[in-house]
Amino acid sequence: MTVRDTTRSSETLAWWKRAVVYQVYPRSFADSNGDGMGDLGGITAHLDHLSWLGVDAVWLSPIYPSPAVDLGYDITDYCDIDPLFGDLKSFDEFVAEAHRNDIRVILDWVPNHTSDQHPWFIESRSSIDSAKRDWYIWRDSSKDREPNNWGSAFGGSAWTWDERTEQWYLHLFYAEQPDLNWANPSVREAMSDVLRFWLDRGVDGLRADVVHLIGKSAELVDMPESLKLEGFRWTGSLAGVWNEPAAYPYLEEIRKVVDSYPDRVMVGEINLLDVKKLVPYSQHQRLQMVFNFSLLYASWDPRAWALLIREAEDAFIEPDLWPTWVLSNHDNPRLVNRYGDEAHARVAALVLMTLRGTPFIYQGDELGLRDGDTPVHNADPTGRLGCRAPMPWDSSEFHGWDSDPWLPWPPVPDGHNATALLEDPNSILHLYRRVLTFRRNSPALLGQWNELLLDDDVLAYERTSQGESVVVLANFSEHRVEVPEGMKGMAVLLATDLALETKNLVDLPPVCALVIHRPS
Ligand SMILES: [Ca+2]
Repeated sequence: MTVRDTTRSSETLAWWKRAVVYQVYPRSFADSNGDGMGDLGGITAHLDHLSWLGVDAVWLSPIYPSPAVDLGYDITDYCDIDPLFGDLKSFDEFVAEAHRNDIRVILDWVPNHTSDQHPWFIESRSSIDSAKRDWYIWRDSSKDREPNNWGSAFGGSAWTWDERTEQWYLHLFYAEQPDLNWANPSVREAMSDVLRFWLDRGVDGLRADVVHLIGKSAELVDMPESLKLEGFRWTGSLAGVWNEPAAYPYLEEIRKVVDSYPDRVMVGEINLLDVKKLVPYSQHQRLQMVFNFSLLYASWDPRAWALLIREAEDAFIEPDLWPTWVLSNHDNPRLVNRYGDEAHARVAALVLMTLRGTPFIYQGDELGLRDGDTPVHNADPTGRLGCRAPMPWDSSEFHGWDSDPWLPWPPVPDGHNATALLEDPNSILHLYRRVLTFRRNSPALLGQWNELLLDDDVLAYERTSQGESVVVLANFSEHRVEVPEGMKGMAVLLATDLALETKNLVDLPPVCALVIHRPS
């Protein structure tokens, strides 16, 4: 058996290795000017919620000027703030206030594509001889035949014919989101300048949207049909199955920019479900972290979870690699919807935040929100709006907003809002806070992860560091499970149900998770 030297003291760990990152979807978080749309002032005004909760960093989905064809992931200016959300002054105020609350700030960065209204693309599209023509991916082919068989993540072809210049341009997402040509050094320099602009302004890190897609071979060969059958949600599109080493040298350039500032981080969104394929995007001085989505798409099965966690442990074991864990974000149904009820979501949350690595949580998870019943939206062909339903802050008519927000509320906003849950010590909100507090004070949770085998219905593991051990037991099943004699009577340090805490372990009630102290 290999001894895993993954133990680190908290002093030697970079802040982002100790952090729990909370994703804010700005449109739906909090509104400061009564227009029904969340904004920077709203986030600043609610930093006390995040500070009370105990998160270490916030990641903001895009706040840049955008025609909002893809709700902000289509950018017309990387170095400004959309008036919807405020301006650079309100951004600076937000960063300063977050830092005063010991909360770091991570901004979304969308390197793969711009808006078709970005001045770069307008110039590129203007003429085949434009100085920026090669900033995007233009190809010759006849008008009735796309240059290759690639599909857009949002459906249809990934190519659009430009009548004026009689060439095709590539867009792996909407036609209004043309792909930048990262093979062009001028594009890479311009995007490095964008990073410097925000790093100079004091942001602590960036989250790079679909960053694996920036690597494209010059040949742009057809996709093999077999790849289109992998189990990713965007079946038939490229975004889920791309794996192109052409991205690696670009990532090394990006990392150099980030490393020229002290203590900054870059986390990459890479939609590859095989965790082994994520490794090259992070090793060799590429991105410090990459999202691991494997548990997000896993079924509710403790054996499946154990296997996926073990795979990530094995893949991310080298000292220059660091695991991440994601169960939710702005693109996927809520935990409570996916797993059936809040009890299951509580178990998932406790597991997420007691694994080795950096967990990412999504706004409203701490309220146990369900997806909103949102109308079909032309900016949402893949059904992602439900989880973007606005945050209900209290039980008043508009739940802490000044008027009806841009999307319908999630179900039961009278009960599932921040103020109501604050009053109930056994609420999911208090559970998130307890887990975050426990995590911050537990050296064992910085250490090794070792699977324990107890019962087919239980995900069990030990976390060990500096001679301290805790054991996490998560009963995925609907029935009570016995625990081994040797564990009975051990102190329960943390549990999904407050009634189990500070007692000694007897057995595992249905659908519960708990952490016990293992004496050395
Ligand atoms: Ca607003």
